Amino acid sequence: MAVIKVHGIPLSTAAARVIACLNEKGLEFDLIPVDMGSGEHKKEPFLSLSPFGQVPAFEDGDLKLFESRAITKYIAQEYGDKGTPLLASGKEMAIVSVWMEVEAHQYDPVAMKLAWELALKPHFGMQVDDAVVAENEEKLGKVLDIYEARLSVSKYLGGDVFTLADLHHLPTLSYLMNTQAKKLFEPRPKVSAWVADIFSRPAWRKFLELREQK
Ligand SMILES: N[C@@H](CCC(=O)N[C@@H](CS)C(=O)NCC(=O)O)C(=O)O
Repeated sequence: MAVIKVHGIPLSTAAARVIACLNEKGLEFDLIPVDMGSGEHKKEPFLSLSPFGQVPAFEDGDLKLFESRAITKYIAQEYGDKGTPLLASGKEMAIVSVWMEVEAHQYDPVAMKLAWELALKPHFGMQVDDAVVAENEEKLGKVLDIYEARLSVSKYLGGDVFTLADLHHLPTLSYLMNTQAKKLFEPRPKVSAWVADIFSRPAWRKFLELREQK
């Protein structure tokens, strides 16, 4: 049994973020499924690990965490000497932090609404809300204009190398690129090249294999 435990399901973008990070670090972990269909995440003992009743929850020995981005930061810092660095230092880290905040506060709220409407609702046989799609496609286009400008001067969002600022986008991107929202990425060449680059990372491909098996 591995020391690191991730409680969640690969379908969850937040759990996927943590698993992608563990894969970049080459760390072994146990994925402990949470039966969200029956509401297991809203009951004890899961609530003791994640009090808002959301996946993922994370354990590394006696350390228990929730919030996927806090978990990836912990993994990147604690296992700094393993695998891909994922963080920087000094002023370079300040820039990485800016783009981690951009992902969490500008990109993700819009991308998650679109992923829910266009990928997950159809998966669960639910009716898509076209008004929500239209509103959020417009918003995402504006966010991607800023990304296009950033990626015209920098190979990755945080700088010259792949960091958590890029990694945090992978789960939502992977849903969106299989939907009509792909049309928002295609006319933006720098964004498209960045997406293709980060999708090709072995750690992400390893995660996709896991998601396909489950
Ligand atoms: N900010 C949290 C969000 C976690 C989250 O929204 N998880 C979703 C699955 S991707 C969930 O558990 N949804 C069930 C619910 O909110 O009741 C994180 O990044 O970990």
